[in-house]
Amino acid sequence: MALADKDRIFTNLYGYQPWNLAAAQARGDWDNTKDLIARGRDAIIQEMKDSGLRGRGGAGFPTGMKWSFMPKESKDGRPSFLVINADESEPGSCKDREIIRHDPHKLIEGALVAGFAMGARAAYIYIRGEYIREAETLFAAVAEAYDAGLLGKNAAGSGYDFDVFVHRGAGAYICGEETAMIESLEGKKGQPRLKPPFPAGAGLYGCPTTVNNVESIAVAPTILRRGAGWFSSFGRENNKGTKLFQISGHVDKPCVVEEEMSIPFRELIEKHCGGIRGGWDNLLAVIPGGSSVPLVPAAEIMDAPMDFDGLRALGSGLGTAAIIVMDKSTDIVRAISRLSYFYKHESCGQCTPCREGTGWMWRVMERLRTGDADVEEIDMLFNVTKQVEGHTICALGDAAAWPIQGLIRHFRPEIERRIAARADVREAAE
Ligand code: L3W
Ligand code: SF4
Repeated sequence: MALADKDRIFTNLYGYQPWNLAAAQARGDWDNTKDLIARGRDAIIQEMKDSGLRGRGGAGFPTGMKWSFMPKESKDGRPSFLVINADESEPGSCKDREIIRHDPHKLIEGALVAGFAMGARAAYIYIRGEYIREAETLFAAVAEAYDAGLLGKNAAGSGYDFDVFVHRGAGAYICGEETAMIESLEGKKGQPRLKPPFPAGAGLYGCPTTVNNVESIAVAPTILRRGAGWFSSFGRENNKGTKLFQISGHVDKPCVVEEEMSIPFRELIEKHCGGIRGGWDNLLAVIPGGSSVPLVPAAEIMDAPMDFDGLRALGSGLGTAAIIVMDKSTDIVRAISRLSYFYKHESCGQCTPCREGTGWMWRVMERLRTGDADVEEIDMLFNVTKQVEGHTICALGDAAAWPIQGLIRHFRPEIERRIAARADVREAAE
């Protein structure tokens, strides 16, 4: 089940070798890229569809299908664009950072190949503002690619003209939402747009645009070189390929690692993280997909396949595969309350259920944390999360609601215990 070294896409994930162009080429990047492009747009998109790759930014939308939404011909002379989402801000998520630090040429070559396949004139890589060193690496790697004739006019000798621009964000989580990112690139306040229209119809500057995550783009050249059959031989139906997992929290060795999709949770942790701190009996719960998905209690996650369907069956999700492990020393109510504060802080304020609801939910969460609440408020809070979920312009409202729902679903007795304990203290004081 476990992935062999020969099947890893990110062979320099830990930076044991330099990131620069010469070293990247020695690892196989930029190897006859023009031959990949010579296959033609339809053939590239078909190969990506056949590979089963699903978007690695959280939503898991099929990548080849997304590329196929782009127009075949330019309409009204409008260019098309590729936007690469490197605004990695989801708490727990730190994989795109490793790609950019140590393997930036995989991303840049992927941008050219993907951009060609969707008929894009240029790619904009929108990188999180806090990633200062990573942005420096990316700027330098793009400059190297231009100097070597791999970007710009007749990119990589393919006959295709293609530019790559790197744009730094300014510290707003919401700019990771694709339409907020497009607004931000246009120089406006980063606030999500209503969808539809989807970016493929009207995106950057009103032009057809595809927004893809860094990992989705960086794996594309390897998939094309090694073939859809190779990539889809990993994982299981509907959940194919290799995947970067990011494991943080109470494991012996937190890490980012490329593994086979669908690897069982216990195997992933044993093999790469040295187990749970204090042993498996000490595991309390796991947030398996970045802070936006509901937590899963220890007993349910142990043998779960780490993929889109396996985690959805547990009422959670794979998200970006940012796995936050919490042992029994965790104050679970406080942990979720802290996440509620994060979403309140990051709400763009554009729609009422999110702007008001996130603050409201956080305040109630704080009272549940201290026990200064009535038991009835647990159900009331759950009902409020249901009013926010699905009633907002973008997914941030859902992301604020789901962790609280997971907490109440799985840890109601702990919340009730706090309320009862606080009531006892109050009674004794009277
Ligand atoms: C054309 C259609 N395009 C869908 C496209 C759409 C988008 C993609 C997925 O949220 C999730 C969110 C976070 N015609 C289309 C179409 N598309 N139907 O497909 O769309 P969608 O709406 O399902 O998702 P989204 O709005 O992109 C992303 C979750 O990811 N997340 C974490 C995100 C954090 C990071 C990070 O830090 N790097 O990415 C964790 O769970 O909650 O649910 O491109 O345009 N008919
Ligand atoms: Fe802004 Fe929240 Fe509405 Fe998203 S859900 S558009 S973050 S107010």
